[in-house]
Formats: sequence, structure tokens, C-alpha cells
Amino acid sequence: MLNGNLKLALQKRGRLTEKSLQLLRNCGLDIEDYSERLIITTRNFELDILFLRDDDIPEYVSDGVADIGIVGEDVLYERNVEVDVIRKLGYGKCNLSLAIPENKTLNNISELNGKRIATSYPNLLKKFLDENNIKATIVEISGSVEIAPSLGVADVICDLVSTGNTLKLNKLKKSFDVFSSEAVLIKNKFIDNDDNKSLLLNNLLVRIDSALTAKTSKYLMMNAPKSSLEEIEKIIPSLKSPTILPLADPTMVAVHAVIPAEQFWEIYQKLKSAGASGILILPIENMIL
Ligand code: PRT
Ligand code: ZN
Repeated sequence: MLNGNLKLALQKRGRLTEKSLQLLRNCGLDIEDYSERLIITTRNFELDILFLRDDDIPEYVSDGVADIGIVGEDVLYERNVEVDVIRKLGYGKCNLSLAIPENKTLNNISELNGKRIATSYPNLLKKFLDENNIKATIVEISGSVEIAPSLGVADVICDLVSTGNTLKLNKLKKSFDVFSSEAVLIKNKFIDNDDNKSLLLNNLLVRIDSALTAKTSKYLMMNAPKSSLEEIEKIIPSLKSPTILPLADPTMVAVHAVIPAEQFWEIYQKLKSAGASGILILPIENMIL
């Protein structure tokens, strides 16, 4: 498709697919039902989305088949490809961790010396072992790494962990983290020489930044006695100074502010103690700072 559109590589079916599409929709992109299609064009933005296996995304972007892509840092850094990470996207978070059978102990990284470690991430693991001066045998396995110890193939595994349920099910426990990963937006070096695509990318980035900030922010509204305004202003971790509005009762004011979402429950009790009432917290669709 040589139509001049920006080309984005996305995981076809997997853990990053829905969240990536949701992010794009939060950017105002009208994405048709993609179901079994390999490539779709966004209706209201010059963007084509290529659906691929996540393992192929770094190479497709570095080769220029796609201009940009969304992929997990684990998949990206396991490969030695020349691409730039332009945004961390805050989802698909997991750790590449070492795990051992529940009945074994591993108190110090040095105890890995001489052990066999099964993984699908030999390069990330090797880097970790080299950095820590460990001589261990890496047993490369392409899937179901968690069964390696019970098969007697390895003493330790090095695999992605998010909730830890898979480890528990396989009677394993997490020991040391090797690498932390989340979904990232990557671009290739060719795009810098293409004015039209660079412009499209910048436009998309403004929207992505706005959607990411909105996701981590909430709109807080409350009524408060004028007398406690000073105290309330100190409690609110506002992105900008709060908006203060008069109310029919001259002793009261309405206070509005944008706050980091994760801090709401932390400040809620303090606001109540300071006399705030009718506290409302609303989602923000988009926010341009
Ligand atoms: O078909 P394709 O090759 O595209 O997909 P895939 O099966 O290789 O990848 P997929 O969809 O499983 O993962 C895509 C990306 O999601 C990974 O590259 C990570 O960046 C991210 N991610 C986040 C995870 C996990 N969390 C995760 N928990 N990827 C895999 N897992 C697996 C893990 O390998 C283990 O088997 O889930 C299991 C552990 O999960 P918990 O929750 O039981 O700890
Ligand atoms: Zn994969």
C-alpha cells in the first residue's frame, strides 16, 4: 500500500491488541472492525494499521515495512534492531523474572552459577547474567517455559510474570527480576526523511500524549467552606492551580482541579476532614497541556 499513509504495526491477536486499539480510539481515530484483516485504513486519519505477530514487529519497523509500531519492551530488546522508542504507553506491564520450584531456595544471584535456566529470552537473560558475572547454562525454549523444571530440563526458569498465577499453578515461585517491560511506541529512522509522514506522526503523538495524560488524570470537584480553602488547596496535588467558583451560599465555594488519578483515594479523607463535601471525581477524555 504505497498511499503515503503512516503505517503502524500492531499485534494481531494477543495481550497488546485490545489496549493498543483502545488507545488509538481514545486518540479520536475511527477504526473499523479489523477481525481477520491484515491491514486496515483508519477512516479519519492518514494511518494504515498492519496486524502482525508481535515477534515480527521490531524487524518490520526497522526494515521500513511499517513506519511505527507498538510492541512490548521484552520483545524489542530481545532483538537487536535499529529503532527508536518514542513513547512508553503504560500498559502490557510485566517482569521478566527468574523463578524456581517452590521447595527450593535462591537467596543470592551468585547461586545461579552452574545452574540451567530455561527461557524464551536468551539475549536478555545472557545480558543479565553477564552483568552479574554469573556462569550459567541458558536452555532456550520457545513456549511453556514454566514446565521446564518439572521435566528436569532446567533448575530455574526466566519468563514473563504479571499476576504470578502461572508460576503458582506450576508450583514455582518468583525470585529475581531480570527486566521490566511495558508496551512502547517505536519508529524507524527513515521517517525523519519523509516530511509528510513526520507531520502525521507528530500529529498522532499530540493525540497519544493527550490520551495518555487523560488516562492518568481525573477531574475532581467539591464544595468547601471558604474558611478551609487554604487548607484544601494544600491537599490537592493539582496539575495547575484549582478553579474556585462562588456558590449561592456566600460562605461556600466550589473547587475544581485536575489531579493524578492514583492519588485520589490518598487525598479523599484529608479533603473530607478539611470540610469538603459533595466530592465528585470524573474521567477525562482528552487533555492537552
Ligand atoms: O501471537 P503473538 O506472537 O503475537 O503473541 P505472543 O503469544 O507471543 O504474545 P502475548 O500476546 O502473550 O504477549 C504480548 C506482550 O504482552 C508481551 O511481549 C509482553 O510485553 C506483554 N505481557 C504482559 C505479557 C504478559 N503480561 C504475560 N503475563 N506477555 C506474556 N505473559 C505470559 C507469560 O509468558 C506467562 O506465560 O503470561 C504468563 C504469566 O502471566 P501471569 O499473569 O500468570 O503471571
Ligand atoms: Zn509472540
